[in-house]
Amino acid sequence: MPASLCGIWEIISNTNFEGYMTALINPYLRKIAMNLKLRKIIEQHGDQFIIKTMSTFRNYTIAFKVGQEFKEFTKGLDNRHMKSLVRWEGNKLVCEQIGEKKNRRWIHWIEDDKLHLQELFCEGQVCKQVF
Ligand code: ECB
Repeated sequence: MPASLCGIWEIISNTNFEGYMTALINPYLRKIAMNLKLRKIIEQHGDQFIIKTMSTFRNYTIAFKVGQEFKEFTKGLDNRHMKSLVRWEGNKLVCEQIGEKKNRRWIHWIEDDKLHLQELFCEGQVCKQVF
């Protein structure tokens, strides 16, 4: 277990969230999502993770084991089905999301006591969130 991401994390910056969402959802939903203050709640026991993304509008939870592929359905977000796999790359937790959207992934890491999240997307869109 290279790093602990455990905790309750409040968002402090959100760069190009709109661009990321443009690749995924319609303008109406984007407008709502843009105004949300996101909170991450991460529980980690060895290789087992639960990551909750919380907001006043919707919540989204995933549970997985590092190194074990799982089926992901982004219910209430862009409602797509993927096969996801999370691995440690050094101190970074990297999730590849194989599905309709190419090169979809997210990366979490801790830096200066903050939780970083970089969500990448193939159409040149990179969203960076700090909690
Ligand atoms: C769950 C709170 C956001 C609700 C916004 C509602 C609709 C927007 C639909 C799609 C926009 C795409 C992403 C929303 C942003 C964050 C949600 C989860 C991001 C993510 O991949 O988190 C990972 C890594 O922490 C764990 O699921």
